[in-house]
Amino acid sequence: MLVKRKGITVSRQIMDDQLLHPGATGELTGLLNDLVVAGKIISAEVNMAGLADILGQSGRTNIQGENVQKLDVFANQTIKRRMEQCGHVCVMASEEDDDIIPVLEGYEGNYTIAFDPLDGSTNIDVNVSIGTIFSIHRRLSPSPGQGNVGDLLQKGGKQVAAGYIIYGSSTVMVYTTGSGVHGFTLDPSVGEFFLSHPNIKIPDASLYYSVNEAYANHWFDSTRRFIDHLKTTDGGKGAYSLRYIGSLVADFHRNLIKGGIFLYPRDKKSGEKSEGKLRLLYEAAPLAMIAEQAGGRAITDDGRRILDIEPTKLHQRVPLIIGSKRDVDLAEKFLRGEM
Ligand code: AFP
Repeated sequence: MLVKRKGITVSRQIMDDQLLHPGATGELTGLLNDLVVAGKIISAEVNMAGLADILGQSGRTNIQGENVQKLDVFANQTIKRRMEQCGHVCVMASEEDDDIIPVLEGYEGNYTIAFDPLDGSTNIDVNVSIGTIFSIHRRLSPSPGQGNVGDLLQKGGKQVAAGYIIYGSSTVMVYTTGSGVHGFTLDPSVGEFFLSHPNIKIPDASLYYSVNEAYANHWFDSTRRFIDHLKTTDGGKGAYSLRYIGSLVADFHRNLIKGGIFLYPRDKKSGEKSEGKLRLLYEAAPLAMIAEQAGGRAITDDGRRILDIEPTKLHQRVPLIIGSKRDVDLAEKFLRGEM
């Protein structure tokens, strides 16, 4: 295992990951490098977001020579354009599109990508962190040629890579190819991501919980008792604090670095038979792979491991409990009625 030094570039790290797999063809490396480019383009646009109204639609064109458009639409198009002609993807799915997205003819590769182009989009106008989440699988259908929906409907445990790019006080890319989790910070002055968080391990337990407490009246009893417990641990002295941003990627990133637990459970309003709000393919599965690679856990509110769930449709939702291992273990006990 190579010793990781802060400051190496993300491209170098991606190459090092490839070296861990002697039979690798370089396709995944090429795909990830193109994703990095998409992240840089979106990051530049996010940084200009506040100026769009000042400069006006006609005052500014983007890198593709088009007028400024809504950021989530821009992010979606940017990723699709990079991926459809990178030569390593056979089919895509985006949280923003109803159906599968084909790649350009002649450019079909051996991987699939599912992505949420701009998670937390309701936070765009108020300078709160937002992010791109991605999930990559190896195709199942025979190569060459276009992939199909079956290539995308694979469980999270089969992901070959997953990650996110968070556009916050700085732009940070966090990803895993199954050999640990690394974080890279974009230096905008040179346009390069440098290793800033080598081999991330999520603290085992924490003092933070993240849940939309406005839904407390609708929570099932088990959720309410768990959150009450966190608030009163040690008679209130060691009690947890609430941190909820409303961008999953930002809440997850904070918990990954500082420790914490994030919950988006089913509730009485959505119903026991519902599946919560968050999407399995674009949000829960990729973040679950990162959480587990960093030593954490990700389960549903009835104790199923997120990475074991076989998707049946592209936009499938799933209740999500994710974060520090001891916190998720504890939540599981409450949800199973053992506490
Ligand atoms: P948007 O992309 O529509 O802002 O949704 C973001 C999100 O899917 C996820 O990032 C948040 O954790 C979650 O929704 C917040 O949902 P609530 O507003 O119901 O708490």
